[in-house]
Amino acid sequence: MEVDLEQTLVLIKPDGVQRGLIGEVIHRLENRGLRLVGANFQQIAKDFAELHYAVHKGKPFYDGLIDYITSGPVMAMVWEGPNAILAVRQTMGATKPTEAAPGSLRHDFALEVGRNLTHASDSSETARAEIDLWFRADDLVKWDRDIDHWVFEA
Ligand code: D4T
Repeated sequence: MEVDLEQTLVLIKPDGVQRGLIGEVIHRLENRGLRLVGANFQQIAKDFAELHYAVHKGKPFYDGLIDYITSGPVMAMVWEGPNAILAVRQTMGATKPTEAAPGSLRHDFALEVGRNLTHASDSSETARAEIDLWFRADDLVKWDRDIDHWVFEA
């Protein structure tokens, strides 16, 4: 039977890359049962960052946010699974690390909102738009994982 799967964009931001946390983030998402379908390691230019963060333009933290996301390489990924958007945001924890649930990545590894390690899409509309911004459709891999029926119910 076809399972209704969501896709979501995950970024490991420059602090996560510099601190050697790429493996930790991927490990947590794999442990959760999510399936990786795309990955791209790159350092983005300012104009691309402005497209990604267009919704925050004009906010007091906007300039710092653009400097931060362009300050070093980022690991961009697409993860897939039932309720993937919510599941990934739970695994990351609240945007402000001091409000993140114990056990979440931001709780366990971060202190400040301006160094909160990761980005994850927050709705199906933004997930679609963000995946389309960061990836070409044919860079996403459609595959069946052998353990899928032990993780996905239907
Ligand atoms: P990202 O986009 O990084 O996953 O964060 P969230 O989706 O969890 O949160 P957001 O869109 O509200 O914020 C985007 C980005 O801006 C930074 N930020 C946010 C900041 O530096 N100061 C702030 O006061 C806020 C609200 C952190 C994440």
